[in-house]
Amino acid sequence: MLEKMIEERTAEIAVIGLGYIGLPTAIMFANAGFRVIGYEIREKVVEKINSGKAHIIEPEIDKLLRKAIKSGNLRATSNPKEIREKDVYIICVQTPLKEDKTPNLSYLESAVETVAKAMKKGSLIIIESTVPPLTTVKMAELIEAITGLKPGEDFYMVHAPERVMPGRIFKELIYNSRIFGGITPKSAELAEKLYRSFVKGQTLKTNSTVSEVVKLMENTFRDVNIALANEFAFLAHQYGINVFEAIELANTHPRVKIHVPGIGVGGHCLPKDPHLLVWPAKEDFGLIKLAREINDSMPLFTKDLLFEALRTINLPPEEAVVVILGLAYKGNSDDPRNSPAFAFMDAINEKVKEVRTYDPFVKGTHESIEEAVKGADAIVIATDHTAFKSLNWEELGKLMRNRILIDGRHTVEDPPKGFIFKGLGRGEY
Ligand code: SAJ
Repeated sequence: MLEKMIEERTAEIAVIGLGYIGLPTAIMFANAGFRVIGYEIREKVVEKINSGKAHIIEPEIDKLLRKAIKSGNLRATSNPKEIREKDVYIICVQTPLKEDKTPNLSYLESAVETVAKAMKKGSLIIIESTVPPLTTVKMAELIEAITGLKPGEDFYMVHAPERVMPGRIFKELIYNSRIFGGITPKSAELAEKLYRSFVKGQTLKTNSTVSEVVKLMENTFRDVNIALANEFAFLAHQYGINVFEAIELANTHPRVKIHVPGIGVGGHCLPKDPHLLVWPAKEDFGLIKLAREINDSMPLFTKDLLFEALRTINLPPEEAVVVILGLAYKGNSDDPRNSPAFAFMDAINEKVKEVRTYDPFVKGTHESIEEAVKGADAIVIATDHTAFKSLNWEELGKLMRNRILIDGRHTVEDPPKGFIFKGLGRGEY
């Protein structure tokens, strides 16, 4: 029954949460021919989407959204009545951490409750959110408790982790391989068939706990490798060498792929997922924990570079005006979540005279870079936006009181003339 409706693309889909993952996913299914209703509690976001405009910055999204809306296959709503009795529910809500670094699953639980009250017998429930191991099974039990429907018999459930990189979401939604972790093999088969409506990458099936762990392993692998690269940066300062030159040379080795050191690891995933991975586990996992600590220490290391530079011009920090270039967690993104720029700002806030910010993608910063650096003493690059790679330092320098440049994102290859330059990982300066 559901299998046939998926083949004929007549299955009706509800996507719960229209953020960086939910909206692109809803668009893909709508443009693949399915009727999709996007459920989002933020009414302003719903209005904007139904007018054919996305509330997030992502290449191609506005064009593909307009196509989906125009086709009549996609509509957004905040009214839970409009998602009743759908064949498929895809949950794409955030799973942040609490202050104590334990998972906050309240968004997920309320999404699952909303689905349980709306679903029908035979529905397929797919969780795309990144969750601690064993969560999907627990959510199936929650649905059974609310509906009395038996998991795997009366409804299907799958964990299908999103794996896309902001900035190339639509390409990766099509060409990345996808993993479908079912609470039953049948559940995984149905989800695989559904996503093959637009996924051209490999599709792989397993059980829900394996797919939960796989997702967390992927981001933990990256976080640990970034921590190693950051430790190499510390060493480079001790040996007076350029770590980026050394990494480039080391990466010519067939089995070496060193990541990029920098001011820190931000975003909604890497700073959080290692904690989700080890949370249900009984004992401590030293390497994973240490890597988090090293990456969380990078904004402080960058502060030390700044204070070192201020000392060279005998300017007490409390008299210094500092400009942070970039608040987004990574280049050409508008997403400031867990950005290391904020940890850096917290580290200097009480210690310097004034902190100013400029980011062409993030609202609430100075209108222009010229306005931000006027009369300032130091500039700290915190985000590798492409726009920061071709700045006219000579002109900017003329506006400043002192000319200190701290590069926390290896954005400036050759230090600009007349500036005191310190680059994270650039031990030769
Ligand atoms: N970063 C470094 N050095 C590096 C790579 C990244 O300092 O070598 C920093 C970035 O500047 C940023 C943070 O790490 O602050 C995370 O950026 P990212 O580009 O590594 O990752 P995200 O968060 O944009 O996307 C990751 C991806 N995971 C992997 O590549 C394993 C993406 O595929 C996931 O789908 C995404 O997390 C997610 O949503 O889980």
